[in-house]
Amino acid sequence: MSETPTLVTCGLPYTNGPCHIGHLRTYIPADFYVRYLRRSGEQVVFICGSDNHGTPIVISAEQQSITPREMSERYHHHFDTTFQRMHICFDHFGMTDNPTNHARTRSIVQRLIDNGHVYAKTISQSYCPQCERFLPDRYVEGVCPHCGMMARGDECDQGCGKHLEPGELLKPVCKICGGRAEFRDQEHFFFRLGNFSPFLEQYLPGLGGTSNARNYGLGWVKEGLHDWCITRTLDWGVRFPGRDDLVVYVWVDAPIGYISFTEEYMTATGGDWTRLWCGDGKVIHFIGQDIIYHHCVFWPSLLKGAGYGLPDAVVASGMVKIDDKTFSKTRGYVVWTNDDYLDQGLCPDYLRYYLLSYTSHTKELNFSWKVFAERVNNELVDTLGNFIYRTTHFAYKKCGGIPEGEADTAVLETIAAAIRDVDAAVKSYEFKGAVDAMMALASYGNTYIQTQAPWRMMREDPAGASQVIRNCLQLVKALSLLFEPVLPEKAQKAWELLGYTDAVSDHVVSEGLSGEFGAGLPEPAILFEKIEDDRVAALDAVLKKRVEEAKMKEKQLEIISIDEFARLDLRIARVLSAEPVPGSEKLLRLIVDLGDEHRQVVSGIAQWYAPHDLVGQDVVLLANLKPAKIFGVESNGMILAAGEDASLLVPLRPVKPGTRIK
Ligand code: B3M
Ligand code: ZN
Repeated sequence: MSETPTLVTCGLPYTNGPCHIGHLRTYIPADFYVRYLRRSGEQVVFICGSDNHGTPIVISAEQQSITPREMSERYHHHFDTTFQRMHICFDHFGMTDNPTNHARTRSIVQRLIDNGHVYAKTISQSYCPQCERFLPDRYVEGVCPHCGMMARGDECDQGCGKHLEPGELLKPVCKICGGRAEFRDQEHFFFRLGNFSPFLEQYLPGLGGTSNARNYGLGWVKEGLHDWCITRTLDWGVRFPGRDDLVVYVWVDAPIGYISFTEEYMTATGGDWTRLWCGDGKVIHFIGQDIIYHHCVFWPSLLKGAGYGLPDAVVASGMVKIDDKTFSKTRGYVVWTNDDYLDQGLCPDYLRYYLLSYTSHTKELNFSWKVFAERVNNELVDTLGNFIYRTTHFAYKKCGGIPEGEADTAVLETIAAAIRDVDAAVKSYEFKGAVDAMMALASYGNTYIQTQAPWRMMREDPAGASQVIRNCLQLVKALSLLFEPVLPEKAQKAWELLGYTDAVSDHVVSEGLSGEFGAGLPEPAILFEKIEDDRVAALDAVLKKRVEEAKMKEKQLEIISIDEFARLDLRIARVLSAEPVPGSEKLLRLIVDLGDEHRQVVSGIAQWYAPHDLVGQDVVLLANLKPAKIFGVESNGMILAAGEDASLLVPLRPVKPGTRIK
């Protein structure tokens, strides 16, 4: 490579769960963009990799009794193959836990220290006395100090979305044991992000990419920046230089992965990575809108502080909704790339088309199977597919191949205009606009062949009919080249229908104007297949079922009305007698006083209470529970207790037995 290539990167997926449609919303447009630049003759390096560090991965690995490394390798492989199946083709897909990234991260952090951008500070941090460990990031949950919503250690994920520094969370609770956490002092290291405000104010207005990235970035700088704690008390991660008990925060070594992966790729292919990161290279990051802060505030400051080059553009995609509901794995509003799509035999190009053309890149995308099918059927099948089929079929059957001569000027001008429209749209990151301009050209072709009706001209004006088909074949050629970034698989097939035997991706879009064709036409074939209604219903049913199952799981947490609560007859009951149930180690038979009646109740508390300790004790009884026989003994109610060791609920001040609880 002689000229310095453009570097395009994609946000790195965490290796703790499978690929879903939310991921694709960023990766497909990035892949489209890269393919488009290549179809325009530009040199591009396309880099991504998996993000292996951070607490979510450690927690998931612990839950599955595997090491974080094993967990990472598993999902790394998963993402790598899933992306390939979706025709998202990175030049290199690295891992942040690999040695190159450890080394690059330590070197960059050391430079930050040397350049005076890092300082040590003792902070009070969440600590779980039961588990005897500090609780970084997602190991702890509590109340957001800014908005009062439930939040996790590093981010208010359900409320205001703010980044939280260690120790900021209120009422912390340990995620591992559920116990109340406390605060303990510990020395940590901070990056002087606050000092970078003047730099960011000058850098961000000139940052390329989408305006949401630029504007959010600037907004945060105006609000005032806090220094960032860049160390964590964890075993898993990149060791902080000089401190074996600390690793760097995952958001330090994750973006540095962009550099390390470039380094790995360029070194392997005999290139020079420093031209991209420390020279005249152009770097473009594709990310989801939720990580703009990290890419437009933190990352450029880190690069600046360590003396590296700065990104030229940040392209941030809007979020995905499913059936008009906020995307949520726990609530079942998710579409899994493999299980729900590829493994159902659906064509990757269809989803690529839908995600790219549904809405503007920065807007929210509301996924629905119904609309997906409509777009595929009306646009890919009825417009593009129909035009290609009619053209190639007619040429093959009636013209015996590609008619001699050149396409008409008017047709060539229409193609040239479409190429310009597409180019302008892509350059301003309006991918929907670009795909719409391509489809408009297909539509033009369809109308053209329909109104010219070469099948009618054939008898009286065979030369005229041939010219119409020649024009249509030119359009098909241009469409194959233009659509390649959207539909790599189908565009290749269309290309082959024109008699070419090489890869369409070896050509540039401007060849859509040239009159050269392949040797002869092969037998025509149908490129796109309709998605039938029963198919849509089946796909929808999977989603509905998942949402229902998630609801069932959450059922006990559902909000209830005061009337529903009033259906529980809860009363204070005084224990009159207690004795073991013969044959059971866990059960006690209690007789309790309810004021105007005595009741027999069987309770599973024998492990924690001796019968004589209970006599005379006031407890809480659910009095209108359906009677049941337990170990052959009738039980008329249930004594309430809390927690693993069945701590009995008791009234704080004396009340008469039988008193209703409300
Ligand atoms: N691993 C995933 C996310 O927060 C995170 C991206 C890292 S990009 C350097 O979307
Ligand atoms: Zn704990």
